[in-house]
Amino acid sequence: SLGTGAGEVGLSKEDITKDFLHKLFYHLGRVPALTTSNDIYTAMALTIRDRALRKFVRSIEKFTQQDARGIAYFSAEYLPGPHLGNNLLNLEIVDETKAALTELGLDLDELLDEEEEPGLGNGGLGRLASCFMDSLATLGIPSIAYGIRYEFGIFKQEIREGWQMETTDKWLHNGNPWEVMRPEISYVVKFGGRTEHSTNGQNRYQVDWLPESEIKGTAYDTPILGYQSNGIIMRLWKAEAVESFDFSVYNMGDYYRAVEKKLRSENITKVLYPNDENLSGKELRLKQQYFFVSCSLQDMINLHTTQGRELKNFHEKFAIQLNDTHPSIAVAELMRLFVDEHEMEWDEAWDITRNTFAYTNHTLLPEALEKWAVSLLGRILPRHLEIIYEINSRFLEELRDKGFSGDQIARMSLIDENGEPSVRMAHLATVGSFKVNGVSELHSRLLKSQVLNDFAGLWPQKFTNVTNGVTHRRFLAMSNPGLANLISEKIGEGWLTDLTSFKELEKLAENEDFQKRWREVKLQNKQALTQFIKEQTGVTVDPEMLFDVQVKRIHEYKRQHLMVLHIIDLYLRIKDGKTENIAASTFIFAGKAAPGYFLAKLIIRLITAVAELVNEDEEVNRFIKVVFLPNFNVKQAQRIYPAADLSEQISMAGKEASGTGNMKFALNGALTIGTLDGANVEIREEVGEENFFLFGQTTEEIQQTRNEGYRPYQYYEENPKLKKVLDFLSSEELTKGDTELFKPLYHNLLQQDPYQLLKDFDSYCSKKEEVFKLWNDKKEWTKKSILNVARMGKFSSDRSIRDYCEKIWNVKPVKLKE
Ligand code: 26Y
Repeated sequence: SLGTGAGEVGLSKEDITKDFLHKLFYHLGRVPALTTSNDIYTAMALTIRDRALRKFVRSIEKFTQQDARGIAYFSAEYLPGPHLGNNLLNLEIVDETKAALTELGLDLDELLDEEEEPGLGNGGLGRLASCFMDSLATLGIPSIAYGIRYEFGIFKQEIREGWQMETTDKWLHNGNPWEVMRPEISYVVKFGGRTEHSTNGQNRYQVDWLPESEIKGTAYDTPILGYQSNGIIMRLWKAEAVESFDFSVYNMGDYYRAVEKKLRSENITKVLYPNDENLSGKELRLKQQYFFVSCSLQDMINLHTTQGRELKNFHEKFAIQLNDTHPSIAVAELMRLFVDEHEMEWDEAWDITRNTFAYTNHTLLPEALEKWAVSLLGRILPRHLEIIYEINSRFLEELRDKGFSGDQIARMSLIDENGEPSVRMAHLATVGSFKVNGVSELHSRLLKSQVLNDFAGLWPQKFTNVTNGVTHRRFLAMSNPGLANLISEKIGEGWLTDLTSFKELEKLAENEDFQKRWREVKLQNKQALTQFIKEQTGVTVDPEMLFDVQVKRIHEYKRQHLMVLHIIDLYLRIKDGKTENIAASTFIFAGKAAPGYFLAKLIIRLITAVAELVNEDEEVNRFIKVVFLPNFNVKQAQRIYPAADLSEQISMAGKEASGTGNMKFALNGALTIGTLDGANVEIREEVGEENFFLFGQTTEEIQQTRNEGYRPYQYYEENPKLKKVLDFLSSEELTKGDTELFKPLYHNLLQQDPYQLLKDFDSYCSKKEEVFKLWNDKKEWTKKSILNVARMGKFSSDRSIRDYCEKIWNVKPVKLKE
């Protein structure tokens, strides 16, 4: 049991039962006979949170007291997923908790179902941050995850008449048992106003920022446990009004104005922007970014100096990892804190700053590269604009000294002078960091040859790669217990902390008994998903069919519509009676579209239209079914990956920086059909090309096609099958008479086809034929499935974090056991 000095929080079944009843009665004021399912969930969550707190309560102290460098992860997004199940796994008390509940006549699975997850992110980038927290905690690396406590997370998606509808995500409506509010940990953040330059008494050049408004940020801490290890803290900031004179008794007459001001302040952390890969340049978003970055840096300086340390050692005690450019205003803010507030000389401050930050790039898409209009930035953060100009003028001077051309200098400048002048945040992050990394081998290579090409020439040593990974504890051990147990039975449990030990499964790949049990587990998982699909959509599917799945944000570059074109082709073939080479398949889609992204929403509408047509046609639905599962999130993802046979990773080569769903599917035994994009390349390398369905052009071929003057219309004209499929988009049959419905997609594909679907269509379809053929050979399929899992060792986020430690942070993982 874990002694606390404040009473015991034991891990036995009896301890859990006792505490659970205690929470129910004293915390919630309920007796067991009169409870809602949410009461029961909350009481258990509080019981487990106490045990989690026990593990992490000293980690902040340890963080600052230890001599090694600590890591601060700065991310505007996190997607932790449900906490309860994961914490039970990490505390190794799943069985005890289940038994405690059973004795009380309660069911653990029902409780797990009750939890509403914090949707504090859009997709891959936010989920990656949370996988990294899991691995940092498990590896025992002193670290803090800083971010924003959005009151409303990513919207909830409903499907009405086939269209996506968004509703607000009130994830806090039942309270949040996992967090601890820290009213004593709060900082003031300034906005707007002007600066005043002067020379002070000691003849020091001094800049004062006279803001227009001030807002207070308060810390909310959530323990993130590691497996068999202590935890780390996710510290999220909530915005509140400062207790200024507005609220004093002297100003009673203006009470309403003061309250209004308070409400306006709290706006800053109200809602997550639901756009990914497409910036909107919204003022509030800039405020969010600056707000959380300023609170976090002030907190770190406070932690550092209250330990009696000097700021000149800041970079030795901390590395800050910037999760994309969203927190990159931190470079200017740390300079401001050092120079203006702590009276450090510019050169020294710059030296420390550049040795503190490291920057991870997650995208090459031009529309996702953050830029802030100089006019906006100067209005909200006048001092930061001055600092950015100063950094830039020194940087450009350096380039001139080194003989860079005028063109190059204009390209590299932190300020983009084409059109409305704006600050290029990727350049600020690159100049202000000691390392810059991409998220897969291919992406890191393209980063150096495209977006940051000039910088890679200037500082080759600064650039590196860390291929993404996923936590196999959440995405296999927790969400696929059937497969996890089968594997543990054969190779023991060492894999929980060392995924490379899966290699030992290779020798079982052709073992018929093992194969049989492997298939049984998959079938059970598919049965569970079948039931979920029925509940969520009303559609009945057959778990014996091939489950062919694409789940991720809806984007043209990810090419969900390429999969749809193939489904339409199958439909037309079946209607033609040509069913011989088709393996009975259920096509499953899920994912959210940004609310303002018209074509993405139309792709969803297309999927639901095809689903309706196919599922209701008796002639067709014996061969294929189509499902769109609404409201994809971490919790739903955990049900889907274990049940997938085929994983669709079909983005246009060069566009998907890494992908992480690709890893989660393969880890759960799905085979992949995919392009040579992102981490697919490395997955294929690891699992073996014979165990991966590759199709489509390479990045270089895509480039070449474009250079040669790609004319999608030509493919339409020359390929009768493709023509039939595309024309079907405006058929009465599909559109129920509204033949204009999909015209925007149709025209987009025929006129521009920016992601070259038509060019890759044939290659994709013929690969599908191979998939169908292999599906009929159960043994071969199962063998490949086992080999995929056996060779996933590289894609644990534990490996990613070890890479960050070695290649970037220069720290050694040391697991501190209690
Ligand atoms: C600027 C703003 C609109 C914005 C907000 C969110 C831009 C981008 C994003 C999110 C990007 C994202 O999720 N990127 C994904 O990161 C994953 C983790 O590295 C990659 O696996 C994936 O390929 C990439 O699309």
